[in-house]
Amino acid sequence: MKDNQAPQAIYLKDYRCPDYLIDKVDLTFKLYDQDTVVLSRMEVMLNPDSKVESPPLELDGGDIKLVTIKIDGELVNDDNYIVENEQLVLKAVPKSFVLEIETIIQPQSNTRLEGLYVSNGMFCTQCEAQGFRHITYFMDRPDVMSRFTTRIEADKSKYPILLSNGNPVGDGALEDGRHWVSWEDPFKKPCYLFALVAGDLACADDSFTTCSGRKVDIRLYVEPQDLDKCDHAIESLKNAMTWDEEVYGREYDLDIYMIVAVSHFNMGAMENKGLNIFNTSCVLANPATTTDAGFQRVEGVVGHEYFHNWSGNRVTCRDWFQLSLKEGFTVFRDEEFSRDMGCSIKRIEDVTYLKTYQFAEDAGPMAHPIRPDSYIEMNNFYTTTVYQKGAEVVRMIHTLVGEAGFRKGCDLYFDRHDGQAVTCDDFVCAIEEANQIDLGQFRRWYQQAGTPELEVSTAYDSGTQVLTLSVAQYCAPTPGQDKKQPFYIPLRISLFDSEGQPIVVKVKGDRSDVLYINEYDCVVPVFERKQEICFEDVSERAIPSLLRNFSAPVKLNYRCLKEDLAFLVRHDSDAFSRWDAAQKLVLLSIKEQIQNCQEGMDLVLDELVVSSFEYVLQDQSLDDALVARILMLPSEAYLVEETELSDTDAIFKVRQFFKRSIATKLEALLLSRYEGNKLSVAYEATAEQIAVRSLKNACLDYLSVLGSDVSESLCFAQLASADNMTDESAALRTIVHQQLGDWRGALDDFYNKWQHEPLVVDLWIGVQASSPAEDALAQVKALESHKAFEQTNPNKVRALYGTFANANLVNFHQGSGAGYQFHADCILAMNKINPQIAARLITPLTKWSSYNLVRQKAMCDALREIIAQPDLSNDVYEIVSKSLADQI
Ligand code: B3K
Ligand code: ZN
Repeated sequence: MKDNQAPQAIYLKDYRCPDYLIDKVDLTFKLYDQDTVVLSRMEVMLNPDSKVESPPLELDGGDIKLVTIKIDGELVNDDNYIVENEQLVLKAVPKSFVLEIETIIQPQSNTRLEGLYVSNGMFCTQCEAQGFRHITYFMDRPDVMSRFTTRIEADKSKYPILLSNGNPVGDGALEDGRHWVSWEDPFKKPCYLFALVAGDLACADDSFTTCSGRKVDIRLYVEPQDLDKCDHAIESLKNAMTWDEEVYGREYDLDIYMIVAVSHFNMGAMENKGLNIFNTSCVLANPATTTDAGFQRVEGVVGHEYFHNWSGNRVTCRDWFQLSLKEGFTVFRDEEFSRDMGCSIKRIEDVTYLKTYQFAEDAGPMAHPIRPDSYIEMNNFYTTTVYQKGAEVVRMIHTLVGEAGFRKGCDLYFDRHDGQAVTCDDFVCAIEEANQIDLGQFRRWYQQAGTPELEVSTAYDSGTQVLTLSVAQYCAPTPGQDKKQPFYIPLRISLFDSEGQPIVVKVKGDRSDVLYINEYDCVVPVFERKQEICFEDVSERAIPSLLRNFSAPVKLNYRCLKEDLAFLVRHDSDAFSRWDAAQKLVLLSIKEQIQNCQEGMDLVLDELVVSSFEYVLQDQSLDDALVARILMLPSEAYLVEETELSDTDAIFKVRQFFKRSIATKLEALLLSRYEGNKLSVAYEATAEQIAVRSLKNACLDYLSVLGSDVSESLCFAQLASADNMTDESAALRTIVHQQLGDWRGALDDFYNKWQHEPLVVDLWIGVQASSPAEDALAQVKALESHKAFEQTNPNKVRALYGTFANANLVNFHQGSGAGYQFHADCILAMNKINPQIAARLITPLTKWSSYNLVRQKAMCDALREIIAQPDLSNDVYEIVSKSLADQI
């Protein structure tokens, strides 16, 4: 917090267009071991749309040393400008002029990893959202779009590779062993898309020929030891380029596409024009060191950043409140891409994530609409709401207008707004216009926070053969929004008869808004607080399958028989719905047992759960990935989300009970599927192989809890013989979490084997940080001083502190409060080093109201301890202060 004043919020309603525009920027960077000199030459002009008479020019800038300012070649003297509140203000400037600013920055000591910084000896940048202001004074807002050129000068032996956006246009030698390279980006862009890299990097290259026949050079720059981990990212990039041409008609627009892998990075990756910068964890992949999930993450993130070239770069955001315009849309695009690349359970994974983390955010103190109304620190709004719920909103639009209508709308959006900085509303307008529809009420999804709940009940009249669904919607208040208007909710429905056959669906009445996907499957919009949906010609008591494919991001409360759920697990024609029914069945049973556990009663395993699992394990025709997913019990985090005043000990105990009892009952079947799913062919990260391994390791996970010699030797045999990281890390995890045999020895051996592979070491840290063993907190503390751990590397911090707080239910929430206390100390340490990462770590504490009263108080105490500290960053202050608004 600056000057002991509470930081101020910025509001969407205060948006004003910029008073000046910067048409062209020429940057020169002189990189040295201590100071970096930045020269910026800008062509500035008054914005014709500005309403202000002779406005001052206000440039953003922080942590930079100003050397000189010139206007049209003349030095500006000290009386004609002021620097205050992280802004450089020039009082009187011409209507159009050349502004030259020289500044000095110190990338080597930048541990916030925002702006220009150094990672493993390599210079790199991260400018989104507001990092460019730490490089030079500029109008650091996305609606100021400029053409950039960049000249980089550096020592040639230390930094042979010098990169920036666009195309290389010149290079040469300088004195003292230095050299220079110049880059020119022909596309106008906001400064958040600026990038620079300088280092001693190896390069994997390839090329792609676009649909119009242009050849694009692909270059992936990595540290030399990682050259063997580049193939998958390059393959994924080429697939993404083809997919965007085929599905959206979008072609790549520069002659070169570069990706650089960086070890120190605050998030996954960044879509800088022509020069993506990636966290190593989202781009490097090799069977020996990367799990199947890692391969899939690389494919998804490479696709995501590539798709931003159109949804984000060519058409960008007017202001940061519109972030979901590019992020929600691009997440939707990458989800569809991954599914099309063969991931059959992609929708299941995405919905699981949404329900676990986004629903929790929507129910907590940080709840905000996908287009927020205000923020203190923009970096705090790169949230699962803006990203994943934003993608769900785009998906609903896709559902409402259909594949072809959506493409028409997107074509109009891209054509109309190419080269512009626009709003979420511009996107919705383009879809409306292209499809001649009115999305007026639908827009509430952009304005209202919170997860709507749908209360559904059914009544069947055998005389009239009408099945009536009574639907009521409700959305709980969220901070700043006490009352909600009804949402427009597409509810997708099928009906099944007692034989498991689908029934033809016919919605009664004159409803032109009902969409029939086929004769058995329809989408009925729900838009009132209470509404009835009547199906005609239903010849028997049908079993409804509701919210198919998760057609809207809502909570569905439909009290049905467990037998009906078990029926749908067997008969629903859709894989997603089968999984959904299985999850609901298990969830109902687990919740009953949590109550039993709290009342001190014996725990019992529901026979319907066992028979459903037995059924899917026996049906060899089912997709292995789906079976593995059905077997996966709801996570501890999701059980917290699903229970009130959550009792973490009971959740853990009941979940373990389910696992052990299911394993005991189905041991033979699990063992045979385990054996049957051992692959004898060489590892490939194909969807087919990934599915086979996922079922094998799901079976192993069950078998490992049996504590028998057989199950123990299975785990150790797999650890010893694995030829890929998926199997190796799965075995290590079960061994350590169940504390089988010489589990400490296994951990040591694993570390010794992989200590030179930082991403594998992260897995090793994560396995320990998530262990339910009693001494896990002590182990986490010991790891803090292990040489593999560094607080300045976000991947290490996430692996240790992040995993402990987010994925170690029993130890983080231990009754003594020691887990919270430790975590608060970590957050305070990180606040000084990297505020963005510190703020992210607070998330698990923000959810204090989900837990029982003893824990609520201890969590609030930890938050109070944080807020009492001086020198809190805006990032940390915003989240902690909002979390304590309703403290106990
Ligand atoms: N656009 C970036 C995220 C930047 C986050 C800044 N705190 C990566 C992405 O979503 O593609
Ligand atoms: Zn993105």
